[in-house]
Amino acid sequence: MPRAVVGLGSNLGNRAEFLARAIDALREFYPIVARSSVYETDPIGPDQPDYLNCAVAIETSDAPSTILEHLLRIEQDLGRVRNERWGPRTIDLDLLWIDGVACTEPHLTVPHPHLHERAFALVPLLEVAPDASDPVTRMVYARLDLSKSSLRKMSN
Ligand code: A4P
Ligand code: MG
Repeated sequence: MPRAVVGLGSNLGNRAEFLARAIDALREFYPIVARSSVYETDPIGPDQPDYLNCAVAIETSDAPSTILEHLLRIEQDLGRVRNERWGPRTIDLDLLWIDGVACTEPHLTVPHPHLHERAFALVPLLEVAPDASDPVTRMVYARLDLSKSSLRKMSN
């Protein structure tokens, strides 16, 4: 069964609880085969509170757009309100990567367009999918050497 990795982020309210509730909700749709550590991370974007970030690997042969629909639904159910781009949020679910799949649709780009430049996404991804590579270039993400100074490990 193909593997996919979902990145989770929260920087409002009880952040750890939002991550836990989102993972529980995701489990209703897909088997979760690996779960990363939780990291506290410096915010990228406008001035806002620090994030908690983590990632989970799921197994699915669903179309990327179907996976995204489930993620958006879970965000809604957890009460996310969208306002400014890159602004603070109770829960953000990003479809970071799907094994062997490249997707550029108007509302969905996989791998996530910022994956290779964001330690808060890449470090958790590599914990749950150490051999992950770019579907087009086959470049192994573990070779990217991003600074991890903006990440503080909170729990395993
Ligand atoms: N979309 C396209 N591709 C994807 C994908 N691979 N996964 C579309 C998920 N969504 C994807 O997202 C807007 C739309 O992006 C979705 O409806 C979907 O159709 P959004 O979550 O409403 O908007 P956003 O998150 O504000 O914008 P964007 O550009 O997606 O931001 P990111 O990349 O999600 O970044 N700093 C730290 N430390 N940790 C964080 O987690 N997150 C963000 C948001 C900013 N700074 C952060 C963090
Ligand atoms: Mg997002």
